[in-house]
Amino acid sequence: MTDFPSRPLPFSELPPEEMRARAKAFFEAMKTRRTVRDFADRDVPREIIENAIRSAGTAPSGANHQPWHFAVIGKGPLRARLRAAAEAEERAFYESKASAEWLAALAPLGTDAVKPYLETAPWLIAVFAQRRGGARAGEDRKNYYVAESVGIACGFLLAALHQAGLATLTHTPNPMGFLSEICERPENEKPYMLIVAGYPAPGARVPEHALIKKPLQDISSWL
Ligand code: IYR
Repeated sequence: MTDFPSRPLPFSELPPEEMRARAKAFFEAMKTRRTVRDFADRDVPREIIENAIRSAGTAPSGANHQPWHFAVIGKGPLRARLRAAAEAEERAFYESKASAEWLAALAPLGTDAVKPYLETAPWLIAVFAQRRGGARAGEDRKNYYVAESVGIACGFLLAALHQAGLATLTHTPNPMGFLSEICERPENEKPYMLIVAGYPAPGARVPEHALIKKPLQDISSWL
């Protein structure tokens, strides 16, 4: 290895029983996460979102360049514009762009082009992937494994929001160019995903289809 600055890893080993308990407890917590499409018009303190984004920012990334930007859109005048733009893309999707096969796959979720939560939910987080950047703000180097890095960060973000007691939704209208415009993000950044966070509306329901989770034996092989 070439010479590079390093320091001892802070690591406190847990007793095996505690490891087992924590792994189980995390699974028990995560399996209660549901994608929600019906949000209450209730405030959520900004600090909760800030800390969830801090958690997302700890994700591993190519060359530790952290190629992500989280544009947080609270309640305000941008919402009506954003909803109108997203619904226009969704109408094009549902009315003509989507194949019959795709629409059939979506049918058990009951989704359509109408997205009221884009106005009612207290927080929208538009996630952008940066083609160039660096480990420190202001750097302009090539980024690596951008989609993988941003995907992991979104996973951390969803887990953190769930852990904080919030309902979430991943929304990916296609194309998402309107997000760059509305959030005034530079050319270098590609809109990646819109994450909706808040309380579920009273009486919110989830599709039975979403409750199907493949068991361990169907998602793993042990060699
Ligand atoms: N973006 C659309 C369609 C949609 C596509 C998939 I794949 C989903 O898992 C859910 C929705 C929408 O948000 O309605």
